[in-house]
Amino acid sequence: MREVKNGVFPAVCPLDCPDTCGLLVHKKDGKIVKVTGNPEHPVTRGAICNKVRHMAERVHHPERLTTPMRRVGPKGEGRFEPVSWDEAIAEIAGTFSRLSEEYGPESILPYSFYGNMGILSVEGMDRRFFNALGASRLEQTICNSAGSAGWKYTMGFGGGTSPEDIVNADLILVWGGNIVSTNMHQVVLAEQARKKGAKVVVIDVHRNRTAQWGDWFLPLYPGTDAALALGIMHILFRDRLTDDSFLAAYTTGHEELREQAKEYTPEAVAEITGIPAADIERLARMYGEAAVSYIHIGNGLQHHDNGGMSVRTISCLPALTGQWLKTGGGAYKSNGAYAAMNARALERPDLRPNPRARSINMNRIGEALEMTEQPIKALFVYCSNPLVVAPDLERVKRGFEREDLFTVVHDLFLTDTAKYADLVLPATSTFENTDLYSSYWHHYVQLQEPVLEPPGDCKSNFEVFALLGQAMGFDDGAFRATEEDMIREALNYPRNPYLHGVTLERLKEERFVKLDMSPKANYLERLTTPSGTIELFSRAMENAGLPPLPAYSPLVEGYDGLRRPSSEEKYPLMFISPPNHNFLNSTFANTGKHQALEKRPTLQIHPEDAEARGIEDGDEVKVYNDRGSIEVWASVSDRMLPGTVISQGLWWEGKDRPQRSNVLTPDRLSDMGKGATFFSTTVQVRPR
Ligand SMILES: Nc1nc2c(c(=O)[nH]1)N[C@H]1C(S)=C(S)[C@@H](COP(=O)(O)OP(=O)(O)OC[C@H]3O[C@@H](n4cnc5c(=O)[nH]c(N)nc54)[C@H](O)[C@@H]3O)O[C@H]1N2
Ligand SMILES: Nc1nc2c(c(=O)[nH]1)N[C@H]1C(S)=C(S)[C@@H](COP(=O)(O)OP(=O)(O)OC[C@H]3O[C@@H](n4cnc5c(=O)[nH]c(N)nc54)[C@H](O)[C@@H]3O)O[C@H]1N2
Ligand code: SF4
Ligand SMILES: [Mo]
Repeated sequence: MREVKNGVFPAVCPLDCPDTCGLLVHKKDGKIVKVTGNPEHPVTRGAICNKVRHMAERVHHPERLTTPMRRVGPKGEGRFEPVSWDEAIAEIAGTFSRLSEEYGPESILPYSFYGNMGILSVEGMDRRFFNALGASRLEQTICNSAGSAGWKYTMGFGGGTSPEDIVNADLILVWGGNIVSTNMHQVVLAEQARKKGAKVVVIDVHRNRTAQWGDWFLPLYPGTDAALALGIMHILFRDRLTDDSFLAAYTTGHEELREQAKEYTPEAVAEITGIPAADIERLARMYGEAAVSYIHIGNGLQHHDNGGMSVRTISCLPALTGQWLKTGGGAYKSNGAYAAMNARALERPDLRPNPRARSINMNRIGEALEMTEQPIKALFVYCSNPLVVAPDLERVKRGFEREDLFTVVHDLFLTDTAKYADLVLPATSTFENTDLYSSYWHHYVQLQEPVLEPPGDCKSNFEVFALLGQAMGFDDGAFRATEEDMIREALNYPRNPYLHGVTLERLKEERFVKLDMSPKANYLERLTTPSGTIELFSRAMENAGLPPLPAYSPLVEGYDGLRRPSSEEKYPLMFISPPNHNFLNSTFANTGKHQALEKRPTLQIHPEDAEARGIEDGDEVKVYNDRGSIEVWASVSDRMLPGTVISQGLWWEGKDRPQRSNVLTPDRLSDMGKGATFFSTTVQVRPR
């Protein structure tokens, strides 16, 4: 890139956020002075969140890594000395070759997630490299895999209602999502619907920012959502509020579901969920009578033992009232599948010498690092910060402490994870790269072209893995492809009709290129279940050993559906640790402005629970269970039902105290999709 020092340049937000905003980067003397929204983006329209408005502080942060470094102190201490890229690449290639020979290439494990959503950064040259190497595969299950599985059993295709259509809705249910913080443009669109009279109902375990904005907040006990959805179905069937011609034409199993729902009387559901029976009646009536109803299914309810079934059950609801025939009606869980790109061309699985290589579930990374047979001997971490975000952190930490484990971390900062690395590599920021971005919510594809010189010796993921491929002697053109070559390959995917007509040329010219929604304009043509219908009864689930009909099952720890939290339990409080407003997962937790906005990590605790423990607002408290403990500040409030405590935000290890929520969370897997169960945790709390 020829450096242009001043001006305003288009960019794309790279963060793991559904909105994928169009940005404008304002530069003066070669530095970013301001990041604003690009008003020309058709959905995000120039509005961006506070997090990214302060992005300049992150990009130009004095602590940004600028050179490769080798560890000199003990793992975790964070002492490093600079080395050159040549040395770093040679050391990685040498170690990987030696380990491959001694233990087999599956002793090497990549660990990555979506710290940067760019397809070239996380599903491109990196995958080519690990495929050619024959490394173990990583099951990327930390975010949405439980709910995606539940949705797919029901609907087949991994896409739902188009966001721009929801302005037509007259009822919007936000179910287990904190969209004011996590999907702000959904709120903007919902506001447009609201101006025309739509009501917004929020179903959550605490009165989050979204509940404060909505019209009606229904607090419930964690992990009881499937029971609530079945209670709504019970009433819809009972009061003939269902669209029977739709059920007959487009679904499988509505008679079985009708029988199943009989059990879930309002009284039984009230007992399970903590929502009064009268409110369940009112909610079901609103849902049954709405002309166009839309459900936003958030991530919160699926981070539970029963998360797959919760999402599966809720995703049956729109079919009961025939919503899929209405513009703006239906539900959204993820719209990622509309923008599916040519993964085979990008990732080149054909380069793999061992097509049957094992897979390691990222939610069980702690356990995986304990294996003594076929041990993992090397980790390459990028675009993720497992020592903050992974469940059961003490166990994960023990794994990362292993002296015989060779760990490489590629990041922009010396994260909690990077401190355990043998080699740390400095990453570029998205504004220094070329990359391709689609959204898992709206339908626009965007191109990022470099608008900034990388500081020091930073390299992109693309460059690092191309260098490593060449250093390993992987003699294939795959490692000499340019970014533009790969973008063309990604977009050349005739099997995805929605991607038709999206080209690099158009992206350069038009910036925001909409997927082609015309071939399957009728949503019901998109269903790809075995029966081609919405499967209220699922044979595939039965074959997988799951209940074929929607059902409520209690969490492993905590509420069993009927047992109320009791002081006799060792760990009587459900501990929920969802994202906060000003960080993006653990990103921004190390920048001053974002920290100042969040002030400090807190524990929201109900006055009854606080009083029983002699805790007052602002007190320092210890939150603990058998896995570990954290120390945070109490915020006494009635935002949730008694028995639930909430600590928002994924903070880094504090200077003076441990405060990382995942010390407390379990590495059990969810009922479907091998997903994480962060929120199915119980704890005890006491004054510090
Ligand atoms: N500001 C900000 N935005 C983000 C992120 C961030 O960290 N910060 N992270 C991004 C990522 S990776 C993701 S996956 C999304 C996640 O964003 P969302 O889809 O909004 O999901 P969460 O914020 O995880 O959880 C949403 C809500 O679910 C609630 N919840 C927990 N358990 C239950 C339950 O059993 N039932 C119900 N009904 N509710 C429950 C939580 O209290 C929380 O208020 O946001 C993305 N956007
Ligand atoms: N308790 C609890 N735990 C959770 C959650 C929760 O709600 N509660 N949420 C879960 C969810 S939904 C998710 S998605 C995960 C998210 O977990 P992660 O994907 O690990 O997300 P981040 O913490 O944002 O870490 C991303 C890292 O990537 C780095 N990065 C950014 N861009 C680049 C790049 O171009 N190259 C390289 N090499 N690095 C880059 C960033 O600096 C950052 O350190 O956390 C999960 N963990
Ligand atoms: S984090 Fe989300 S809302 Fe904020 S700028 Fe990025 S895409 Fe937009
Ligand atoms: Mo996520």
